Amino acid sequence: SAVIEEQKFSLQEVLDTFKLCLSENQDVYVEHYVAGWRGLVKFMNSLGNVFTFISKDAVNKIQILVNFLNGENGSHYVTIQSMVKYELDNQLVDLEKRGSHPESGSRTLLRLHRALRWLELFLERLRTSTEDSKTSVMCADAYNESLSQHHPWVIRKAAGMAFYVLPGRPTFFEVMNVGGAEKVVDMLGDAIPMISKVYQITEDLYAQNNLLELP
Ligand code: 1Q0
Repeated sequence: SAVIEEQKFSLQEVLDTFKLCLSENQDVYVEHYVAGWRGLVKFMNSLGNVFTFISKDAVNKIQILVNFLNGENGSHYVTIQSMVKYELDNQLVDLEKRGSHPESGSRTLLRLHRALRWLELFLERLRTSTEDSKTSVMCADAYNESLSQHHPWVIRKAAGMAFYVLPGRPTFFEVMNVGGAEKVVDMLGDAIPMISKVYQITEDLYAQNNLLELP
């Protein structure tokens, strides 16, 4: 029925959201960026309760950005480019240490941006994996190569425990709801370059403005 159809979740749809992120002149729309993350969180929560501790922080950050987007200065938050410019021009970013703007859009998005790199690396491993590959290992390798460098010991430990209870590759593919393994590989081959592009554009923007280490 239609109701069951609606509840069905497909990772394809989520990853497609990232395609909508790029404007004609390569600006990144915050609305779609945030929507992409919402979908990922939903996917993650469907893997089990253990993962809600991880997604909680993402949910928090998504909400901060949505509040800016819906706030009175929302027109400045349409793209990541305009957000960064607006916040820098108006001294709305804590640049050296946390102070009067601990939850700026720029520092909040940077956290999701770093996590997007993990996702990119993880999905690429998943795409090239074989039947006996372990999701926990792929996930941990991707994490150690990226996001972990920004996390203190206690978070790294907790993340490690979450990876340990990650479902296996077959369950993963099933929850993704894309079809057989071949379809998953095709879908990922399609989606990963889009995610990489969004990542790279954001990375360049932050690097140019010296914002990669925002507290
Ligand atoms: C599926 C398994 C997911 C494993 C996710 C790896 C990330 C683990 C680490 C997460 C720890 C989060 C706890 C809080 C961290 C914050 O301290 C940190 C910094 O923020 P702040 O304000 O203290 O400076 N926050 C972050 O680094 C943001 C991290 C957000 C992580 C969100 C991960 C959610 C990802 C979901 C995607 C799941 C999609 C799975 C796979 C799809 C493909 C099949």
